[in-house]
Amino acid sequence: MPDPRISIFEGDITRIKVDAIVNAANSSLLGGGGVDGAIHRAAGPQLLEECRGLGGCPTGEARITHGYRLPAKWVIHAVGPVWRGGSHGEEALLASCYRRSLELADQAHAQSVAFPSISTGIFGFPKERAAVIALETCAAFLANNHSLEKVVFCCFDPDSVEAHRRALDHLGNPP
Ligand code: AR6
Repeated sequence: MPDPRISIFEGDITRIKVDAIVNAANSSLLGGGGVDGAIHRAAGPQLLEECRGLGGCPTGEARITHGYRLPAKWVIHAVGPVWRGGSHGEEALLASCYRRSLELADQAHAQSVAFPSISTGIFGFPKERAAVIALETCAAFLANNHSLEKVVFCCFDPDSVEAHRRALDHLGNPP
């Protein structure tokens, strides 16, 4: 039985009313394209100002800021790995992004969190594999956490929705 706190949503993460949204950032934390660009546009210039003060973030790690004009109170900026064929620790780094983001959300007393599909756009991580890592890492975290009430996987395209649905259905079962 999948954790009932986990759900999948298709749409724009900047519109979701949760306590914290996760950004798929790069290590400069100074904005970019994809979901990062959309989040900065929706949050307004104060977000970039706060990010400038953070001094960047290593791959596999995350940093938290305010959400400014977003419906979300917090933005958690996670730096996913660039896909380089899979033998450069990409899977462990992606899992670490999800785990660190959830830890920061929990420390901020956020009760609801939404994730985009980190690294699967410009950074080129294969969508199916990324969805399995995302779901497994979050389910393992939630098994030991009773403060977070809701984790939403916000998918931007139908392929991503399907990949997350399959991964959710297979949680805990070998392929
Ligand atoms: N809401 C939800 N998901 C979205 C949205 C949105 N508004 N827009 C795009 N996605 P990407 P990455 C999906 O490329 O691969 C930036 O330049 C998108 O379809 O945003 O981690 C950063 O600054 C894909 O499934 O992030 C970094 O330099 C997923 O979000 C670099 O891109 C992630 O795609 C990070 O690359």
